[in-house]
Amino acid sequence: MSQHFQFQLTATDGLARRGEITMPRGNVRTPAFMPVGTAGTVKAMYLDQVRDLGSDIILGNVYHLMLRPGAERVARLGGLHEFARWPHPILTDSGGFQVMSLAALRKLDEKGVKFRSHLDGSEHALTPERSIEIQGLLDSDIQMQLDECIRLPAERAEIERAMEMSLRWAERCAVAFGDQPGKAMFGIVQGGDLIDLRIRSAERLAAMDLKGYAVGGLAVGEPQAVMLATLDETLPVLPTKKPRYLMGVGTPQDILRSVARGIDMFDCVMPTRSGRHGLAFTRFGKVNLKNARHAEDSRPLDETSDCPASRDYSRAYLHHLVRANEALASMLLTWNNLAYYQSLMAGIRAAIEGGQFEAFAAQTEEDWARGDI
Ligand code: PRF
Repeated sequence: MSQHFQFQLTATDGLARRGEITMPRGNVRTPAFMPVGTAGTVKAMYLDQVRDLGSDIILGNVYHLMLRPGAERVARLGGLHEFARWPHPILTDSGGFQVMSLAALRKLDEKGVKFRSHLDGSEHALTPERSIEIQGLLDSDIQMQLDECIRLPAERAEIERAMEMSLRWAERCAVAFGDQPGKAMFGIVQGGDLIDLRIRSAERLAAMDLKGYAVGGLAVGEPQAVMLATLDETLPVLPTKKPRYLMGVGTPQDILRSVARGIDMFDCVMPTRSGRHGLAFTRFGKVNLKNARHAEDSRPLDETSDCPASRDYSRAYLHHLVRANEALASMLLTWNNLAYYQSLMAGIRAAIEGGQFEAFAAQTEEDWARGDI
C-alpha cells in the first residue's frame, strides 16, 4: 500500500505486462479484471465473495449513482466504499457512455450532455467538471474523464469531432481533478477505427502526463480484428510506465488477445450479465444452461475449480434453476463466471511472470475451442 497512486511494471513477456498499482486503499495486480458494480452492487453477489475471488478493484458508474441514490447522498453516507462496504479500490466511469446508451432525449454539446433519466424522465446534466465532482463525492480512487464514444460504423467527420471534443474534455477534467496524490484521473483515447485519429488522440493525451490511460470507443460494433489492429497502433503511442485500461471489454478471448498487446485493465458486464441469463463461462468455453441437453447432466461446470458454484452443483440443478427463473440461478452462475474470469486473470499474471505467456494463451485458446461435451 502507498499514500500515492503509483504503477510499477514487475515483469514483461513480449508486449504483455505484469504490474502493480499501489494506492491508499490497496493494490491492484495487473492485468486486472474489474467486476462491474454499476449501482454500488455487483449484481447477485456479496462483495465479500467478489473479493474472495481475487478482485482487487471494482467499477462503479456515475450515471446510475447520480440518478439513484444521488452523489451528494452517497457522500453524506460516507462515500461509496463505506456505503457498499467495499473498502478496496473503486474505479468509476464518468457517465457519458452510459448516458448515450441508457438515457432518453440526450443533447450533447461542447459544455457537456443534458439528458432525461431512464428511471423517471427527470432532467439532468453532466459536464466534465460535474462528472469529476460526482466522482469525488463518491470518493472514487480512479476517476475517468468525461468523453464521447461513437458507435461503429460511423463517418470520419463524426468520429473526429467526438475525439477532439473528448480531448478538450480531458483537459477540463484534469483541471477539475487537480492534484490528488492518492487518486488518479485517467484520460480516454477515442478515434473510432481510424488509426490516424487514434494516434493523434493518444499523443495529445500522453502529452498531458495523466496517471493512466484508457482506450475507449472499442467493442462498439466493429469486428474483433479491427479492435485488435487499433490496439496494435495505439498502445505504442501511450507511455510505457502508465496503466492502460481497455473499457468495456470483453470476452475471455478479447482479454487474452488484448493482454498480448499490452493492456493492463479490463471491465465488462459479460460475466455478470451473462450469469443472469443462464450462460456459464468455463475453461472449456461457454455453456448455455437453458439448453435441454443439461436437464439430466449430473456433472458440475468444473470439478477442478475452487469455486463452490463451479464445483459442487450439477448442471442439471443449474438448468432447473435457470428454467424456473430462480434468484439462485443468477447467484450461482454469476459466481461461477466471476470465478472463471478471475482465475483466467491469475493464470495470465502467472504466465507473464514465468515468461510463458504465449504458451499459456495458446493452451487456453485450445481448451476453449475443444469444448467440454
Ligand atoms: N467511454 C467510457 N466508458 C466506456 C466506453 C467508452 O468509450 C466503452 C466502450 N467500449 C465502454 N465503457 N467513458
